[in-house]
Amino acid sequence: MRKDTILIIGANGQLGSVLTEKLQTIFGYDHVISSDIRQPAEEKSIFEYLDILDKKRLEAVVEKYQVTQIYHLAAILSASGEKNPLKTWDINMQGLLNVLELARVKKLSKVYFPSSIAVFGLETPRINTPQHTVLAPTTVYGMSKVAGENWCQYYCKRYGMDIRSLRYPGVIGYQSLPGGGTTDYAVDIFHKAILKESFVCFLEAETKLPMIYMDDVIRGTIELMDAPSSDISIRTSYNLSGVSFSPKEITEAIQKYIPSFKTSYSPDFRQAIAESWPDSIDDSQAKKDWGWKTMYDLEGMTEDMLFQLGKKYKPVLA
Ligand code: AKB
Repeated sequence: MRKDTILIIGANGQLGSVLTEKLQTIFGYDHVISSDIRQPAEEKSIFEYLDILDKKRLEAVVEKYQVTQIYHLAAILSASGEKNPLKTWDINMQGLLNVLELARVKKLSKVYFPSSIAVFGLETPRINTPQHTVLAPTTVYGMSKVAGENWCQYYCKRYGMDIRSLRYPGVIGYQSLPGGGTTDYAVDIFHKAILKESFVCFLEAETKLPMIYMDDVIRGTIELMDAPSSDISIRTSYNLSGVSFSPKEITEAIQKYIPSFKTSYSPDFRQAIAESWPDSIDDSQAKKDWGWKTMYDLEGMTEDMLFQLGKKYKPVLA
């Protein structure tokens, strides 16, 4: 077990809950502190209530546990963010600045900040989107991630801090549910399929988006955080690629296992957000710098999702 103590902010979200368990296996139960504004469904880790806008409480939690690293996952995502743009900016930006400032003052050894494919926009090349390209997002969530990436780089350069970041595609996993994102449909569709229900998709059939399986994204995050600092050439945020597909393609992949499964389409405001994002991502810099490699393709991901959700819903389906 390692000596660091980790604080995860936003630990009860889709990624945070899975990352908490993974980090516990690396650092030990007592060295991973989860925090959120929502109480956990089950207490599987040491938990502290923490609103990221409350600087004093953040400092108190860091001091109480002698925290040495922060994973700052709390944010309002793309679709929810459009319903309340100013609140989203406040939470996403001020929250990050509170973390960066405290990390600077307390001389924390590392900070992790997730960025997103939402940093890209309509002027960005859609296919194999390069690492260095136009960042002109259409959503306030995307704007906050672009600004956040630049603040991270600024703190690294100006104060010599070690802050690392990945531009996450839509994350797909059986362990937890996403909330408020444009890519959320790609998790919901599996739950409907396993429950033998049909699915109404809020995106059009052919809208392709970059996605990634939970196992890959957790492994990628840990690998990035473990890499020697000298290998990290990108201090804004690394492009990360998993698997790209459209609602039609994922429906067909599910139908190989559940032939009767059907999707219908009823696009809403999230269609425009999806259309502003790339089809696929070039992550060659992550591969070169710290050896990133995707393991799950559409088929592997679909098989595992259906298998795992089948186990989870067994009592309901029996
Ligand atoms: C969203 O859809 O907003 C997120 C993301 C791609 O960052 N899942």
